[in-house]
Amino acid sequence: MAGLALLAALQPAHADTLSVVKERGYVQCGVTTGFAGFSAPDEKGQWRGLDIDMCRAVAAAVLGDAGKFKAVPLNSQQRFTALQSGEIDLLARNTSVTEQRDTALGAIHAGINFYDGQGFLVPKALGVKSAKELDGATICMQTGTSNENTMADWARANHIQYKPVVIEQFSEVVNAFAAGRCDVFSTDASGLASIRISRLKNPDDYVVLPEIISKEPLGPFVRQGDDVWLNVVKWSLMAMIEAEELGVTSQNVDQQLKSPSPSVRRLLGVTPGAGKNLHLGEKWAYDIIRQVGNYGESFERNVGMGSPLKIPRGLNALWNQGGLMYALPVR
Ligand SMILES: N[C@@H](CCC(=O)N[C@@H](CS)C(=O)NCC(=O)O)C(=O)O
Repeated sequence: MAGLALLAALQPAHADTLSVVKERGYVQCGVTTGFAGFSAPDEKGQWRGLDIDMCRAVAAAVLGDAGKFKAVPLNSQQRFTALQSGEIDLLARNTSVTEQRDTALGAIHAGINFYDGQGFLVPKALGVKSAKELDGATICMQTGTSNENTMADWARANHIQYKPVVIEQFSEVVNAFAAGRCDVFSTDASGLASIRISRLKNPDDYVVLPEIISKEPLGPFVRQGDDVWLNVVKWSLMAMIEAEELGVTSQNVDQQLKSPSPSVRRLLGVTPGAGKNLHLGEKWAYDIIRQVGNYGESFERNVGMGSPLKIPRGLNALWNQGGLMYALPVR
């Protein structure tokens, strides 16, 4: 009996998320409370960003309309509980994939949409040029991030003493840093670029130090035990990367329907099969690419050279252009 009760408690909140989403008519997408470039409302209140494009891609694939998602803002601490409880269908929120998160938290990652690493942001006035000079520093971080542990490990290994200032709400930790309550802000390098540009009054008064002290592979997460939904999210991301690799863009996708390339034809559903396998319509990837764009378009618009963040492609370039983005083949 006790065993059965335990088993029931371990059942995921919704074992069939795809049916739930189709029935509800929109995707509940867990995002940040506002993190420019990744997930933040614009001046019209429309959510935008690289992670928001993950929400939009899934909405396009499942419901044929990228607009059919609801952004559920979550701070770092709340995100996995929201996923476990069924409050969200998908977590698309600069979340690092780690062994612990993929196992013990009832979550499982559905790919990587941004390869990152942890770094340091400091006021130029401090005159610090390298993280090795941070002995004795006060370091601001957000509660519930992987950044807290990484910082502790790195400091120990490098014989650096520091004083952590760990705050739960994002705005408050940024305010603490801006007010000089800590010398350093430490989180993912993409986060630092975002904070510097969008949250600090004089971005030029701050500098990101050259050291990157960890690997932070960021990607969408779903609940464990729902393989159909895991596939929907995973292949929505793959379709965006594959489209970039094949040269299919939001602009040319209609012409590409006539492409003789077997890969393009399978991706766009001209040769049917992939849609059925995913329990989606055959236009699933076409709808993503037409409405959201391929991975490169999304990257440039949100965080790349077409955005205020101006993050170079770096590790996030395609594998055949020196990066790590490698779409599993749609066939
Ligand atoms: N990638 C790291 C850090 C992610 C993270 O939550 N970063 C903070 C930046 S300080 C954030 O996004 N905060 C936004 C919010 O809470 O709304 C992780 O997965 O733990």
